[in-house]
Amino acid sequence: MKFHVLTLFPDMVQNGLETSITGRAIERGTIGLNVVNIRDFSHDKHRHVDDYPYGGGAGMVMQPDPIYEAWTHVTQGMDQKPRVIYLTPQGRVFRQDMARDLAHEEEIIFLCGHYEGVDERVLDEIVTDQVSIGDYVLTGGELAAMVMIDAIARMVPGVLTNEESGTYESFYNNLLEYPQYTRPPVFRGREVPEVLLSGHHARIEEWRRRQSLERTLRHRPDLLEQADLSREDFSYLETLGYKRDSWTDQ
Ligand code: 6GU
Repeated sequence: MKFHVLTLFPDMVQNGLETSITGRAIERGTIGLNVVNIRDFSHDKHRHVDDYPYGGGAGMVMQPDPIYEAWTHVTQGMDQKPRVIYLTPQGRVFRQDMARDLAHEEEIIFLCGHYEGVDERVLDEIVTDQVSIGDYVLTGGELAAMVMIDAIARMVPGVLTNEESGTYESFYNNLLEYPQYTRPPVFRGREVPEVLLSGHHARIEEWRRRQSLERTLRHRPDLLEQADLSREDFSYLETLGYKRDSWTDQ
């Protein structure tokens, strides 16, 4: 999987993604990262890439030509044009299932906007997907692109080790993760739940499942609608006051 990022802040993206697990994957060549500075494609002697908005109003707008040329630089010679994801609060909200799907692409181009926005014509010309990472406003698309790349990269085979592998974790099957503990057995008077020290594997699994169900019910009840739940799961949730919908009746 190769990620291309078109941005005015290449160091931010490069430094962020070269850290930790994504950094290790880049080093090993499991994923590729190509960060392109849109400013390198300015025609202006002062390297400007933005101008005042037609029709007036506050702020500046990124001009179409430098972005188009940065995109051309990345895609020339490719026989299949990759998807181009524009990061914007107006896009479709990013979720785990999107990360899973995007991990199958061979290459993806991310376009990070800044200032008050990007000239609509270059978006119409090159962008295939508009994505938001949540209902809040960022100063630019860089952090959003980094969030997406991190979430996508960890779904690419070989990026996580077996130990790190994400089979049992939040959103696998739409349940939140159960709590984890390590040494010491007592921290500031708080003991590790006794069942985890018991060595009784089946009881531990049951305790963890119940913790996941309880957390999901308390913090993200919306996720339970999509979760794959057994008869035992429903029975336990009912003891916590959960009422299943009639269509999930089995
Ligand atoms: Cl994708 N971009 C920006 N600029 N702000 C955001 C966002 C994206 N998602 C949430 N807020």
